[in-house]
Amino acid sequence: MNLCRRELLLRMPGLVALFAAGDLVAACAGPGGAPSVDAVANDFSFQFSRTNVPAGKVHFTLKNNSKTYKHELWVYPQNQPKLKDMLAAKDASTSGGSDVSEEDYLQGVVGKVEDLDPGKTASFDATLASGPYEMACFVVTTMVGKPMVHYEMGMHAILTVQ
Ligand SMILES: [Cu+2]
Repeated sequence: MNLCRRELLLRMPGLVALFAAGDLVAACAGPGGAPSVDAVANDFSFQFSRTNVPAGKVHFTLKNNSKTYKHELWVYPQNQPKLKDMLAAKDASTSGGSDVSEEDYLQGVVGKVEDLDPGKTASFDATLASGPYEMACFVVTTMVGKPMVHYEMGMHAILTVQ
């Protein structure tokens, strides 16, 4: 048997307890042996399979678990001098077309899945140098008449690359 913990959980949840302490449960790797970061987007939070990876190629997958809203996953170096400006510009945008472009504000983006529809899954590969990165969603949803950036509702997390 050569399944990683995630695959065991998906395929045979009852067996995980039996094998959890043994050698049979390996670290999950993506295509080509690159480590995988699996993100699940909910309304409005992320769950990540891991927030710590070795430097090099990393496979990212985003599953949008929402039944209602688009979500996305951007990965970029944590230090972003214009991030606050972008959030302010998005908050000031009216719904329906005047959203600002992330690329005008974010520096060094290593990969993204943008505007993923509810129920969908998408992935990308990125090559990461060591350092702190951030993983975030910048979809804007109008709540009670006010544009809200998902980032500001908690949809962001640090990825440590070593
Ligand atoms: Cu989102």
